[in-house]
Amino acid sequence: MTVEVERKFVYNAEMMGKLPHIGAKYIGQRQFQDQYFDTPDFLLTLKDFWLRCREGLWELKCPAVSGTTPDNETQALCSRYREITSFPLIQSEVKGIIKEHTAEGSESNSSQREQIDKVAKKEDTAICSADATKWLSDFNLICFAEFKTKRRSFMLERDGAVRVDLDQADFGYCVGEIEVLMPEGGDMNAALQRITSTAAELGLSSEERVKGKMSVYLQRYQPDHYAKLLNAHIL
Ligand code: V4E
Repeated sequence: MTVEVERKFVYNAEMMGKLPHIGAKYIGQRQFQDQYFDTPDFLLTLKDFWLRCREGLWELKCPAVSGTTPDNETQALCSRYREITSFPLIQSEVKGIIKEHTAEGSESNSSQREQIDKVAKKEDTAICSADATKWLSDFNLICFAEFKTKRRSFMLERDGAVRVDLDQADFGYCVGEIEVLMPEGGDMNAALQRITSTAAELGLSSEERVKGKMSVYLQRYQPDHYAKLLNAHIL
């Protein structure tokens, strides 16, 4: 499984001009649509799990557990998530989270548990998009955010690949990301170091944590959900 380590930043024309000078290779531009799903009571996101469908491909970002505790500054600026892209594994993980919650609840949740067990039996069968839609309704998962992003991407070689994405979301928010992908259990400190030194090369001085697209989207369009995530210290 892959762990994504990233630092978000606010980009400007000057910084974009620096990219070729530090050896960043432009790898192209693409546009994609993201849909994010959760239960009506936000069971997944309140546990920092992010279920997404990007142009038909499913992904679940889960909080990464690592033996390394970065210093406070790095921790504040960089986020770390385990990425699951296998649909059966995503179903299994989501089922586990919802089941854990319903098990904590009262007997009145027994019909929900029966429903989850029914869905779980089908887990390892091939998935078509009709099954995906059915699975969402079985688990009571609804789309809470939907937006398009135009992304320009660059790659750097810094003892391994470092990716820089410059995103422009269709609701009028721009954000950059310096990203390193590493295998689960890999050297987290090395990944953080590569991100920190790339940030320095780009002249990023701000010590402030920069909001991602989702934070801004929720703040604008789903303020109740946003407030709950802030209270839970997820965002
Ligand atoms: C993990 C997460 C969310 C899922 C989307 O994550 P993000 O990397 O921001 O989106 P994107 O489009 O760049 O995905 P990619 O193409 O890199 O896979 S939405 C909110 N979170 C949590 C989160 C957080 N707590 N702090 C920061 C700085 N970012 C995200």
